[in-house]
Amino acid sequence: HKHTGTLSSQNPNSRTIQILEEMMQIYDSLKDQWRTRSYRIAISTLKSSNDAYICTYEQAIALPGVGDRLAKKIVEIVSTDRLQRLEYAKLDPKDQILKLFHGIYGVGLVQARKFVAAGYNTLEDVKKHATLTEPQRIGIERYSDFKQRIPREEVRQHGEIVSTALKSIDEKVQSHVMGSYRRGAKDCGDIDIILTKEGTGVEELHEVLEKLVEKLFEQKFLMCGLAIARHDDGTKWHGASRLEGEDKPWRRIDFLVVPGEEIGAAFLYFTGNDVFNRSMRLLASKKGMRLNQRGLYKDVMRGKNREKMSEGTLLESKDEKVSFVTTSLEVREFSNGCF
Ligand code: DCP
Ligand code: MG
Ligand code: MN
Repeated sequence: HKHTGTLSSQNPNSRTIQILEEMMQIYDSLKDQWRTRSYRIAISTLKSSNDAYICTYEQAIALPGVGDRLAKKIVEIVSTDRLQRLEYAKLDPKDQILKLFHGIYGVGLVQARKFVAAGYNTLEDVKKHATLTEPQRIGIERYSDFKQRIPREEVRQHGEIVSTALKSIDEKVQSHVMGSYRRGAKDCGDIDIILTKEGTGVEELHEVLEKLVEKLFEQKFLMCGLAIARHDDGTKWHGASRLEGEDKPWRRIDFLVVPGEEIGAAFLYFTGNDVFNRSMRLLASKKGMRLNQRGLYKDVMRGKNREKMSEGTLLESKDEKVSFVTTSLEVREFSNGCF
């Protein structure tokens, strides 16, 4: 194989440039002149910085013509090898209505595209004409409630109500508020709560969850259930909760039941965010390891496209910090705000 040595293959930022160029073409086709221009400037800056591999936020923001949003996108590309926004845009360039429909609880991208293709323009259209599941119907009914950000203090209050109810069921079961709340956000999209108990498996905890949900419905704190999924690594429950008062908005609340042995890996996963999790998983795979919701595994064999060929042996699942540090040993710029 002859090495052609083109400029782009020598530039350490060629992958970043390639993805940004695709994104720019989409903005250009949307006649978004302002974004097209700022992408063009950033790309040419990257093309001329031949010897510096730009991989941190600080390096990116220091480049002429690169602002906060673009710097974050560059870090996302470098750490996850993809750009979420681009993948979204590729599905449908005219994505305003698509976004609206994808924002309905329980509606995925495939179904949202079907609604667009059917000619629906508003939530009313979908409600009237589409065949919906019960959770999706609630998702439309409560669309604006669920879209509102939840102030941090209110998330804390929901967490308190859950924790108090839990104590009356089993003193030893613990609840922790996770997701954006644990990352310190001043407002959150939903309320994420882990339920766990030292030395206890999923079966027993599943019963606790059932009792908890029943009790919280009786208290008129839970307003509806939306989904439940049982796995051997834990059970997920989705629903909505509301503080006392008719006029209070419904909030999306997620419970994740986790066996005591896997609490560390579950904490890492449920703290997120999702982009951070993908970065950590990719990094683990590059080190011959594997990271998921249940643990960190070593000696994982992979094929040439990183597909997994053996499960590997469990390295850590109980201690969050150990999982984190082992994975990111050499990559100190990764931080989810907890370490
Ligand atoms: N998560 C993930 N991948 C997904 C969805 C979730 O890794 N596709 C993990 C990381 C998230 C956590 O679960 O941080 C909670 O998911 P949420 O969707 O509730 O996201 P956040 O709590 O991070 O943000 P928001 O404030 O929007 O709820
Ligand atoms: Mg959340
Ligand atoms: Mn959630």
